[in-house]
Amino acid sequence: LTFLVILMTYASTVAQETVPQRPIIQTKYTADPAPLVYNDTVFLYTSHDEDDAMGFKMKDWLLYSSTDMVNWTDHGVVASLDSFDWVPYENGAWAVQCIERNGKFYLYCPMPGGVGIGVLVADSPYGPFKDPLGKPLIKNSNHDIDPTILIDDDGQAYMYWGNPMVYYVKLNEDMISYSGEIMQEATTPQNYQEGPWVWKRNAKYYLAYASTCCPEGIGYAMSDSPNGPWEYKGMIVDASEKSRGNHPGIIEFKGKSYVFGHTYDLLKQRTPKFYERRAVDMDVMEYNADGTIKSLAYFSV
Ligand code: FUB
Repeated sequence: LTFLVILMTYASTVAQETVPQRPIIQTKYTADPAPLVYNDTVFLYTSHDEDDAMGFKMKDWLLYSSTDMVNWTDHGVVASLDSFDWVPYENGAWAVQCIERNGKFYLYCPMPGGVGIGVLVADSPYGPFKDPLGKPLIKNSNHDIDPTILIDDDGQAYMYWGNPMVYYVKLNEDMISYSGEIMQEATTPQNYQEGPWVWKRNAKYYLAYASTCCPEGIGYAMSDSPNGPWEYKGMIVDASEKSRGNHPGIIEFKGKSYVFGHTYDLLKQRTPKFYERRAVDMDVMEYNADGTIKSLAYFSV
């Protein structure tokens, strides 16, 4: 019997070391995952749904980190609406993305309702993040949400954003200004809703996004150019009644690809209703030989 107890304890320890908890963040309600790989670490920036949210109630952004995709360290609030002097609201800290360039970290922060997209800058992924502009970087329309950034191989950076259409613009090398006109994608990719996430792999450009509504899954399109046109390729994560909203974040880390999104699985453990109290989750993502992506039914549990 003693041997059996030791064996079971050992087995459960091994399981805890290798299997992430689901959803991966359990202590706070998190949404809109924006993972950044830097120095062999995944820095996971998220939106933060307040515990008593009955709709969107979001004041700040959170940071988690991991070196093994299993154990996540909570670094707390990394920035908030108070980081911007020009934001008069106490609600509206929507989906960010953080990008590193030349040793500086740029956190692109959208606020809905026509407030715009601001940018914060830090010398470290942990912050402190400061507003260098004192005004929005983008203030184009009421659709200025969900920024995603691509730095192409030639060094040209692009920002894409928008709901229900995709806008994009060329960012300057300082990453806090842009050149040229704000463009709107001529054809919005099939079933595009919101939450674009753009990356490049083997000379192909990928645009993942919250797809179909509602529920939302994660769909994607591909292109030979950062300017499109984008050809719809299918779903990365199918829409599920278990996951009314969604928002992709995609990375390569230590030889594997991962797709992040959010579910309502944490909330449903406590109440049967769908309030905006979401939970970031993720799964391994696999490519086919032709560069298309294998579809998942849901984040694995
Ligand atoms: O979290 C607020 C908004 O909901 C995001 O900006 C959208 O992508 C959706 O997830």
